[in-house]
Amino acid sequence: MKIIQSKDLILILLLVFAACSKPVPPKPFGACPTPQQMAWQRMEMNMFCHFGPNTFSGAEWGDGSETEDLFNPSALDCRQWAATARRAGMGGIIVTAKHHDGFCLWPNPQSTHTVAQSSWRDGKGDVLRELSEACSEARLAMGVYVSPWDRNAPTYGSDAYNETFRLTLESVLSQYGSDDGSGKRRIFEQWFDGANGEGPNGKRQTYDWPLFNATVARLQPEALIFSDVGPGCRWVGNESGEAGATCYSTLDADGFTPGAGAPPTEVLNCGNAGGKYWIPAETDVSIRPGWFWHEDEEPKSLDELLHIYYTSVGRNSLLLLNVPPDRRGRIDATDSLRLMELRAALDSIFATDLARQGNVEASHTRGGKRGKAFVASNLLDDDYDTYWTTDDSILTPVLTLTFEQPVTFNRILLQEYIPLGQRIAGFCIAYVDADGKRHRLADGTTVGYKRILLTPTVTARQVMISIDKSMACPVLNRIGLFMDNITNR
Ligand code: FUL
Repeated sequence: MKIIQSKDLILILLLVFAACSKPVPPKPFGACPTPQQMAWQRMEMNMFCHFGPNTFSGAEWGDGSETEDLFNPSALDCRQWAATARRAGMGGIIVTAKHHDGFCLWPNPQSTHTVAQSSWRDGKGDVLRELSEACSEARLAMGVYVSPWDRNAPTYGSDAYNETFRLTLESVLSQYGSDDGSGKRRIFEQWFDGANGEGPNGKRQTYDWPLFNATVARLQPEALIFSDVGPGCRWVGNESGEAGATCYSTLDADGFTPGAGAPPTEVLNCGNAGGKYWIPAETDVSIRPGWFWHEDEEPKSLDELLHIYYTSVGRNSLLLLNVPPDRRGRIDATDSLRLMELRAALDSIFATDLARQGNVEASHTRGGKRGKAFVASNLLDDDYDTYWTTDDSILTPVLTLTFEQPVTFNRILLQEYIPLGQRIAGFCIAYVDADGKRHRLADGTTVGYKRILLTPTVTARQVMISIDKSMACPVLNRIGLFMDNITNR
């Protein structure tokens, strides 16, 4: 009998070891979210509050010359804003601490155009203080919009303004925010508007973005910075509530700045496939025609809001829905009722995941039979951190849902496990009807954190999801099927 040489023995042992060892998770692909970006994305919907002199003047862009006394809410109630946001299922509130008119909702030592100069509460009022308390009590995150464009600041248009703006940021970021009980006031998002309506003969300001961003990072290291180009999250490129049907959370932001130096709006809308930085899209849109509350205006219909939900949250972006407080300093009853209708509609549409009435099988599973951690049934559980994936070389697998009793649906939900990056770039969906006939149902490009596809209402005994294009092995953590009887499309 031939004696096994030690060389062979090592090889055999290695093979045995490889056969018994567990397959490892895929390596992250490309740019990936930070834990803060992950937590932000999972908030899904936040509330924007435009509030200031415009609320009283009827303007959308004040010119900075308005008298401070104009700002005079008769019954400010930030707890009511917070309660409304909470009941609507929002995770946080972002308030216009300073809009383009330069008026500050807090006593800003850098400005003479603030609540302190107004006769509202004898100059002792502070909206940011009240909102900080209200958000802390309601366990909501708090964010601030501080407009770089300032039509009141005397230094605007000179280098000195950058320093004024830095100190203004310091004033906000060192005093306000939501306290989760730790004793620290946290701002979860710093909103930098890129707008500037000065026109060709207006004042020109070269913003010191590195200084502004460093100031936020120093005082609120966990805050995401929103601007046209992030770095925390990006503008979606329009104010109508529509993220791109193709929407990557990655963006090639090098060489661009917020405002006039931003990438084309189509790029902001869709992102860049395999882009260098993780800068997910935020869809900001108002429940009303304007950003500020105006008399005799109505909120959007429930149907419009549901549509916006589908084209924002359902297209891999976060929805920042503006619900402007009125002249009392309260959310208008018509708007809060509409929000409650939206919440109730979403709760009812997504209450029953029909996919869970079936079985799911995958053409490929990472590690084959040994890949227990990556099985397709992970797609049907509630655990965000369990997912299905394939071996690194498998880029076009197929998932099949099979039902004993056919199911009727018109919404398909897909979720990529984005802590490992955004990978999928093309997919198509078909179904087999109750008579056994196969039909094509939908196709798409990106999935990302959450993708909801609107389809005609169909009854299926099988649903097949084919990944056609993926930049690395696909990693999905959820498939859902739902029936929406409410939306009119
Ligand atoms: C824009 C501003 O000009 C609008 O007034 C509003 O604040 C909106 C959210 O951003 O750029």
